[in-house]
Amino acid sequence: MDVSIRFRREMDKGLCRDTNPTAAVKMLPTYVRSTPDGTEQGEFLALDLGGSNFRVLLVKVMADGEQKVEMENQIYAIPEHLMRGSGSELFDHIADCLANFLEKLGIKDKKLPLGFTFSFPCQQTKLDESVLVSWTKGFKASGVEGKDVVSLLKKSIKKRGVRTGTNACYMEQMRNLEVLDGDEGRMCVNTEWGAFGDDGVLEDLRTDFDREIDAGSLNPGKQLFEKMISGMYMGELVRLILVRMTKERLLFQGKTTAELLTTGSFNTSYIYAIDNDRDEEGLASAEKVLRGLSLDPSVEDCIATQRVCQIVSTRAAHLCAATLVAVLRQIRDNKAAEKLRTTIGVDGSVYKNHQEFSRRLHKMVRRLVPDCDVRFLQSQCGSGKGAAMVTAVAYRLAAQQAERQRILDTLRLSREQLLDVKKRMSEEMVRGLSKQTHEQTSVKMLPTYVRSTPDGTEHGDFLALDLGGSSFRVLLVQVQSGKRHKVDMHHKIYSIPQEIMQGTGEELFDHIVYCIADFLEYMGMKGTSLPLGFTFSFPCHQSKLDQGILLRWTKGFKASGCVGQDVITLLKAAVRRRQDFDLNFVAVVNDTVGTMMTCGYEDPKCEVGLIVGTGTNACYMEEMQNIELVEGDVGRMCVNMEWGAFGDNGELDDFCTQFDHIVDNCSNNPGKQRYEKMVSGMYLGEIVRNVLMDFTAKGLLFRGKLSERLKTRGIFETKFLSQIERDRLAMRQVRSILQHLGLTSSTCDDSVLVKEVCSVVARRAAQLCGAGLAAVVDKIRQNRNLNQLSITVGVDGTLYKTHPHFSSIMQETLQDLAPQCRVTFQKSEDGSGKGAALITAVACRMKSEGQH
Ligand code: 0WK
Ligand code: BGC
Repeated sequence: MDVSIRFRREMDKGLCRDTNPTAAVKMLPTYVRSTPDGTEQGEFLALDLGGSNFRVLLVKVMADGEQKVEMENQIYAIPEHLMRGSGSELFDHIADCLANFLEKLGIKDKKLPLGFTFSFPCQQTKLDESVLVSWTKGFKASGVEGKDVVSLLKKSIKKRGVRTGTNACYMEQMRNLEVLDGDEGRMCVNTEWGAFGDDGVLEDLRTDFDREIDAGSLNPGKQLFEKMISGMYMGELVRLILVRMTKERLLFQGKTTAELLTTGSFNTSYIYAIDNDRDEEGLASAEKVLRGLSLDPSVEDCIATQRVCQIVSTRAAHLCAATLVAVLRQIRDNKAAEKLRTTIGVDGSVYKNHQEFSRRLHKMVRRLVPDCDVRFLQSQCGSGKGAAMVTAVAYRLAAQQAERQRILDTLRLSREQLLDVKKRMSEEMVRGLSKQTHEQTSVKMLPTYVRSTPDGTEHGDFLALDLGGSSFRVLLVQVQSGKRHKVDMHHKIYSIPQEIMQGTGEELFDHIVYCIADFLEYMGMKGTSLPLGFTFSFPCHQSKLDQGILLRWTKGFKASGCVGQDVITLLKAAVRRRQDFDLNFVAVVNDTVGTMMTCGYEDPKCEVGLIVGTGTNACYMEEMQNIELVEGDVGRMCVNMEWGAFGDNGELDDFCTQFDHIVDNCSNNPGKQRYEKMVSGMYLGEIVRNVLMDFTAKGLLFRGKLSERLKTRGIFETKFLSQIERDRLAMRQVRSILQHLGLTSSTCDDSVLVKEVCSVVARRAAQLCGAGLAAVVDKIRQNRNLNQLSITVGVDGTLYKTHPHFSSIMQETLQDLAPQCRVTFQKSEDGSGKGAALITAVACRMKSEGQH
């Protein structure tokens, strides 16, 4: 347990950017970001150098769902002189072996992708570039350390025309890999745990025998952990112990032999034979081995030798278990999982040929982490197949990434395209203001009859209704005049059930009046008749402040018998039907106008109102001379743009993607509100869901397995976009959202992709909104013949307020497309109900002053 904890500390040192350079356990990023998902296919060559054999392989991967892999391979020797000769000789030899293999298989002319298993510590900067840090395991070829082994191999292959250590790798969370940029997804980390202890953390456990082995090795002071547990050294450990015991007359009557005194004479494979669960057989092997060393062992000598083998092998297995457990704990903590269920792929001659070693390793791992369900899977085909699979995965990832980016690129807008959106919005604004083209235009530029802003003399109690956003509010707004004019508000939120939104107009307005009655009751104001301001957030044609003819429903509302009607009349009729109280209807305003007024009360420079919520829209103070639908040329009037309908005449068709068309066709107002359907909260989740479905159908996501829940319209709520992009822990957040959507077997890569889709969709929405706003503020600047305009925009809406990046991307786009306008954004904290009450207060003040 203590060794395991020490190793976990070393792992953290290796992962941490500051301590990595001095860490003994290097935790090397491998740029392997994914594991096979069964769709890989193709023929791959593989070289496997660094184990006890050098192998060249041809690996055929079939994507027939059975994950079948066919392999042909050839083992080649790496003579000692090449292991210790010059690097170019070594790589030339590897290239010769490869050529020989291709020759044998008659595939010399085929250009196949190659995966290279190079089992030495390497610093990687990308999947196909790997710089050798230091040789281990008896290799010491010159001119290779510090070089990229792939380039050396390429050079040799161009010119022309693969002993046993220990190590482990695992899939680490990118956010823990401080030496690399990027927080998302996972990457395989090559721990190079052979070097554990090189910084002295195992000194109290190392024995003189370990120190003797190290002193006699090719790389003293290096790979100290490897020298305590791996096959290259276990035999030598046993030999040194036998020599010491012999010299202390504990064995072989104190008589050593030249063979026994020869380094490397006690092969690690002897341990496999001596230390096995059939003691008799083991003792016989011990005798045979000792006689092989010209010793004349007694039975006791054989028993002692067997015991020494058991102890050396047990220590190796247990130390290996300790470090393995540290890795398992790291993975479990990364997953924040109670119980970790995982499989460990194992290879290497010690594990394969020494049953007692693997038995002891499994047993100790299960003792150290009883709460982990660990399966050991022995690799049958060597890591050459693994290298081929890594290559196959890299190819699959590259192909899939290309296809994903091709699709996502349709949702990415260039600066030129955004400038074009701004220009088209400006043209539609002018057409909307013009009597001639108003009827045809998509952006209706509706006069609101709000001409002045509060001057601080307003006072009194006002009732306000706020309908059209994600919630319906009834408010009592108390306005106090004078220097420190202030507004107190009480409000209650009510829901508008779907069946009321899509029922009859009578039901809807009766429900509104029911809520007003409940509010007056709640406020103890039953029977009070207060001036009322009605924020009605839908496109209305107004010819005066207290009249609003509904042009069409938006945002999921579809109550019958309302379109073409004056909503104030409909409300009055409902109040009459209830015969419970009376109201003094003074104003009906759009939520953008209410928001502008609410913010304008604090900041007189606020002359634009913006909503980015369930729907989207903007209003601003336009010059009367430009509003041809209203008499008069003096002063300004607030215009409700109803920009949500921008694009309804095809102005945005060349920016619309297949996903936008699907969302529009499935909406309850196809062909309408096209701009809104690319920008606002009611639709972004649906766009994302359709992209995810398309990716899944193409096998680019969720392994092509679509969940029933993901097929459900509206299931991917827009709030998920904000949550997913919110913070560093997004991956775990994404995971829980995907689980909620029935995608329980989604992978980390799936989470990364879902997050990317969310950010692309949200980014486009914010940019489109910024382009629209750039058209508005630049129009105001041109209206006033200003070179520089400084103005405030009052903004409200759940998407703008809750999405972590929407506002900043929108402001960046606005700044870029309207550089002569310095725009300040003021979030409306009190909603547009306050604004409606203020407009009512102004109207009442003007009426009392006899102004009309
Ligand atoms: C709060 C305003 C309301 C407006 C809403 C829009 O008081 O008038 O309709 O913001 O945001 P949503 O609720 O649609 O996200
Ligand atoms: C409506 C606008 C409203 C906007 C924001 C749009 O769907 O047409 O009137 O201002 O949503 O709520």
